[in-house]
Amino acid sequence: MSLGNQGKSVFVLTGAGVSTGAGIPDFRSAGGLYDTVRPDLITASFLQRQKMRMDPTYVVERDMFFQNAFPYLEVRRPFILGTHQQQWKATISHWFMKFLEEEGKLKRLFTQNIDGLDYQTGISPGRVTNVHGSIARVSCEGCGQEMPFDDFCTQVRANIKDIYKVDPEAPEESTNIPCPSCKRPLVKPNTILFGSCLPEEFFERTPELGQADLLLVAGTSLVVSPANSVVNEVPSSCMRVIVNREQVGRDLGIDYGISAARDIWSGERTCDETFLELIKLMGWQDRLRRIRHLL
Ligand code: CNA
Ligand code: ZN
Repeated sequence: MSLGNQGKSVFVLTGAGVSTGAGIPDFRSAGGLYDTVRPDLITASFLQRQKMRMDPTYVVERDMFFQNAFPYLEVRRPFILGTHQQQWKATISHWFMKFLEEEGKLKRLFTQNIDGLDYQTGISPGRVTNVHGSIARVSCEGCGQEMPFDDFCTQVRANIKDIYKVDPEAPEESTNIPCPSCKRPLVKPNTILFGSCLPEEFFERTPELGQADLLLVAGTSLVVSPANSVVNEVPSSCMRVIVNREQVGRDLGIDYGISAARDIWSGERTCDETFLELIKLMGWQDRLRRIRHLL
């Protein structure tokens, strides 16, 4: 696989699979949210526990959050505090995007991730669209009042026995953080809840996809809409390279057939393995040597 002549105008859509190599679980793989969420340990109401059993993503639903912020904050706590402690480091996949930018090829990175690892590489923030928001910025879901991430994390840590474990004895209101402005317990990281609108920027930026000659789709199951619509916003002449250990997006028209003209799949490899190979093919190995934690 080489970027060849195509790749003068590269757009990228990433998902949780580019960060699993850094140690952050995705949603749908083994060990991810679907596997690990324990409704019985989250002391929310009976009805909420039942709904979460049927669909673990209920913890990141807007309706649930407005009824009771506890399950969201309880499940998200390790992610919030891990981000605060900069526990995770950008992977080869994140660095590949930075190298593309250095080459003047990257037009835009749409990331569904909320972990902020993209920015650790020094990529220009203006090239990145955070489709689902960011965990490191905090505001009130009700009135929009912002709160510094440091202050928020101090409160998230308070009154918690073990910050990395769900406490079955914890009273439901124990993690609630009241808004300094409207006083409602709706303060949370600026991540987009299921049922909420995406940031305006996503809709403002999608028309740019009309200039794409190459779309890299990496580490996403392509099941969350409208983020997944990116694959159909590019021109029909645009190559689409799916870097994922499983074949995704068939229902969106990604073609994995032998005669596929514009779609290429990386095969059952990790994102980092594929991007390392691409780095070698592009002759960019020297750039990796400056990144200490990857050596
Ligand atoms: P997902 O639905 O969990 O899909 C991840 C995809 O990546 C799956 O197809 C996996 O097979 C694949 N995958 C996982 N690890 C690797 C790997 N190392 N190499 C190759 N493929 C791999 O996640 P999506 O991003 O598609 O779903 C969108 C949600 C998940 C967004 O709203 C995110 O905010 C949310 N999320 C984000 C993070 C994060 O920011 N790191 C973590 C967990 C969930
Ligand atoms: Zn408020």
